[in-house]
Amino acid sequence: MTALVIIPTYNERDNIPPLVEALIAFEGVRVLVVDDNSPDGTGTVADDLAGRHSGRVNVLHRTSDRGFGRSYIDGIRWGIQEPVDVIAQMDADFSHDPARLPALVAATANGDIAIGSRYVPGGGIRNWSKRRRLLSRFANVYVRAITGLRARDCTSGFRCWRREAIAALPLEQFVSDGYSFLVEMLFMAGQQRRRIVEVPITYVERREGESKMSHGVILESAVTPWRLVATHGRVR
Ligand SMILES: Nc1nc2c(ncn2[C@@H]2O[C@H](COP(=O)(O)OP(=O)(O)OP(=O)(O)O)[C@@H](O)[C@H]2O)c(=O)[nH]1
Ligand SMILES: [Mg+2]
Repeated sequence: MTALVIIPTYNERDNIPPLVEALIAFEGVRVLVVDDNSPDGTGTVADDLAGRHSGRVNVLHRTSDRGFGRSYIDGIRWGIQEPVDVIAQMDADFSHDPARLPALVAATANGDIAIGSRYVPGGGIRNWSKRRRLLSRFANVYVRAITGLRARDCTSGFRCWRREAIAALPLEQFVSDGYSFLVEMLFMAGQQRRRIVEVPITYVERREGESKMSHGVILESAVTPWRLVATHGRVR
């Protein structure tokens, strides 16, 4: 099996070298860093990794319209041109343990999408505040109730897709850009009747750098499920 891991970055210069090294230590794993012209120089750090690990590490440098979802769209368009079996997505900040990647890749034998899930037996969250835990729990109940999606962790950003499943997403129709981009991806896959499986992960609060959670992001997350259902109907 060959896998491409897409990692969007914004100010992750201290995280990206150890993360990329941990990922490419697995056979058949390649990495695409999608950097949004990070002021801290993450792009240059990533270029250096790409130079040292030619063929295993690539970098996309974005210069306009910074955004999490936009970065994934560019990364996915790049990735589906590559000869890999599966495409994974994860955060750069070690909240997603690279050691769980093989389990996610392996789980695509049983589904089109494997979600690294905090809310299945064996999964969990380490060192999050009570408030943040409640927000995440509520977000999942909310998304499931409105959209009809059945996955326990619809907002997880650690996932692995069979290439044909991610390639079939209508990315040109996507609207959201914050974390609800992740919900939009899963929702469209659900509409396309993709099989979704979940693999337990322990989510860990970021090691280095700063959070980018904002009120705008939370508002978008509240509106997105309603917008998706109004446009496409519930997932059945
Ligand atoms: N390319 C790109 N990457 C982004 C952008 N915003 C966030 N990211 C990356 O997306 C991933 C998730 O973002 P985080 O800031 O960790 O979001 P979070 O986990 O909800 O918040 P934290 O509490 O800070 O960890 C990380 O790898 C970020 O570097 C952006 O505008 N562009
Ligand atoms: Mg994070």
